[in-house]
Amino acid sequence: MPPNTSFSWIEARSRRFGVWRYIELLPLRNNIEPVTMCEGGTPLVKISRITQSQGAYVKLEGSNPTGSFKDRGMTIGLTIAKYIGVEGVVVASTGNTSASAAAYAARAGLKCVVVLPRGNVAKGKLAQALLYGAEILEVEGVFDNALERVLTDYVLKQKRNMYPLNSYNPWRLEGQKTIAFEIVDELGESPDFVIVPVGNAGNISAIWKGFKELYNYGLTSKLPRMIGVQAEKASPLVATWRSKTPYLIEVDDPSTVATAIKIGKPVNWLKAIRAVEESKGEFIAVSDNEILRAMRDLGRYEGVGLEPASAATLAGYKRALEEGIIRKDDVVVLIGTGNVLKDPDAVIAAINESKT
Ligand code: AN7
Repeated sequence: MPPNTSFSWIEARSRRFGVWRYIELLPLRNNIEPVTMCEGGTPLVKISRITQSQGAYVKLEGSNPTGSFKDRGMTIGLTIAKYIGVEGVVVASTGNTSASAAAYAARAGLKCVVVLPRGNVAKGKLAQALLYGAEILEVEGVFDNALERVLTDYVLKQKRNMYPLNSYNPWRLEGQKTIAFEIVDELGESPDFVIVPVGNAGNISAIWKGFKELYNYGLTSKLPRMIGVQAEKASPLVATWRSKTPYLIEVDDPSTVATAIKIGKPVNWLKAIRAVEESKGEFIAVSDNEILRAMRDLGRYEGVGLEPASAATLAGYKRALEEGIIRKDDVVVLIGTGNVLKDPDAVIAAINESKT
């Protein structure tokens, strides 16, 4: 028997779409004017051909308005930025955050400054930031250097009234936690495992927060185990997890074909470690070759196009099966964080490589 309450949860949600269907579970007033493009509400599709399992799914976050999960956080972030009346927003990014921030800022009528690591951003993402009219500042080095620049130039010195929207911003994480809500809505309960590609570690923390909230409110009866996947040569969290140090083991010169997660000093490292620890999960490192093979296989055998960072989840799934962490009949959701169209150069190189 369903609980007898005067509040209709279904009805409250049905008036909105995607992320905003869950406003009752977000720390926002009900009547705030959203800056939105109907983000969220992404497909959860089975990938049984490639996995030989009826329990394996991928959540197609590349179906969001700018092609990545970042839109879930940016709709909330830009709604708040507009509400408090700032001049604009500023982000450091490996690409997707900048594309998303630029689009939602354009929609909100706010300025957007993006700080990018020169030569380390996929072409599709750079094109988007340009299209949406962002002011682009390129710095030498990797994402970590770009973030440093945002903190010193814009946040600490307060040069302009620019609101920082990197993933230490709690509003973004609030938006991203709705990935967990949608998975539970779709499956009827939490899966056994959720596999997430980890860069700055905001998303894995946000998704875990979402599941815990549902559990605490009695809206799901169990919690999933969280698996974070990093690229071998950009895997500070795998190193920290394995060594059990009480501090982050930084990677000074991260390197991987998956530029989205080419990050050596993840800001949300402690939250991510806690998410994996609390959920009895695991951190897994995969090689660039495994990532590219997973990307090709998802395309070739499932018709699913994911950018390299996102395809890393399938590589992580395979490793977890081999190591006996996951069993074949477990219900597993891979978070397909970004669309394949983001990084055409990586795809063409990977396909050519496979023919030689
Ligand atoms: C496709 O855009 O950090 O662990 O600046 O674009 O929450 O950082 C992107 C990250 C996974 C990792 N998959 O998420 C940025 C940025 C894709 C991504 C991640 C990113 P976090």
